[in-house]
Amino acid sequence: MNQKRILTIQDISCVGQCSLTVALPILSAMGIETAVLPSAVLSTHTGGFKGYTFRDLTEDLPAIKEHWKKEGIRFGAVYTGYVGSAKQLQYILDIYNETKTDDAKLIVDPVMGDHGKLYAGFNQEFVDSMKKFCAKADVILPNITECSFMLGEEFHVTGHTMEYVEHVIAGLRKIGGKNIVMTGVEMKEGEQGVAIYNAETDKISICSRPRIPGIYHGTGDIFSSTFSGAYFLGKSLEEAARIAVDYTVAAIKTTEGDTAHWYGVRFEKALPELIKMIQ
Ligand code: PXL
Repeated sequence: MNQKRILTIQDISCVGQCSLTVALPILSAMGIETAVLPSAVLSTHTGGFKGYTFRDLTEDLPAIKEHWKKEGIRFGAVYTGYVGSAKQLQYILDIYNETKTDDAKLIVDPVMGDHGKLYAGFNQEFVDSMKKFCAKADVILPNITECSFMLGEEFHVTGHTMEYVEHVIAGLRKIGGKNIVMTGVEMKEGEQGVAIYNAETDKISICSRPRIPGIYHGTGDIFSSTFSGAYFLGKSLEEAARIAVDYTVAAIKTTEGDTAHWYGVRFEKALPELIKMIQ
């Protein structure tokens, strides 16, 4: 019963190509046994749809944990994304601590916002709880907006100099961050990528690619799912980030210029490329 498996905790947005409907197919395509724990169920994601339903599953978490413990179920990694309530963060930590294998990793994407704004339903109180949660993680995967909110600083869309990147990473380490992969970094005009802080080597590296103009919803979840899978499979932090950048770019290219498909990207069409990338 205790082969290596990953548990991912995030919402099910029934329609919209994000969170669990992205994480499960990506991790499965990478050959990883994936258990899921929905943090909430929404009819769609909150990024552009109106009148969506939202069922918070916070109070289901303790009983689910108890059942897993009774069955002796263990996880080699827990990867978290969009979380339905601040209270859930403590329940998730309990699940992690009580079901982890000895060498398990906690990978946290502190999903809270993008493009300089918090997503609908999030506030500073949640940001403060998320900061504490990030301090428990082995790897955190914030975008630049989430970094700004966690540090209480102004958001900069572009012009991320090395000094700025070093400053943000120092700030995130101060609040307890260990390994850090910051997404949405734009150091050179026309390029976008990630900054990786490796706590073991104490070094920062950058992985960037030519920027594809436009806003593509759900790509943060595609990046984090791919990163988590590659890292779980034993790739280094830097290699896992590079694979995740390349697959995210491939996923965006499937939908580039298709304005009718505004709510997500057709990452499914690029899954064969991901399978090749991890071989
Ligand atoms: O992609 C992040 C995300 C996840 N889950 C829900 C969202 C969003 C972003 O808007 O609304 C429900």
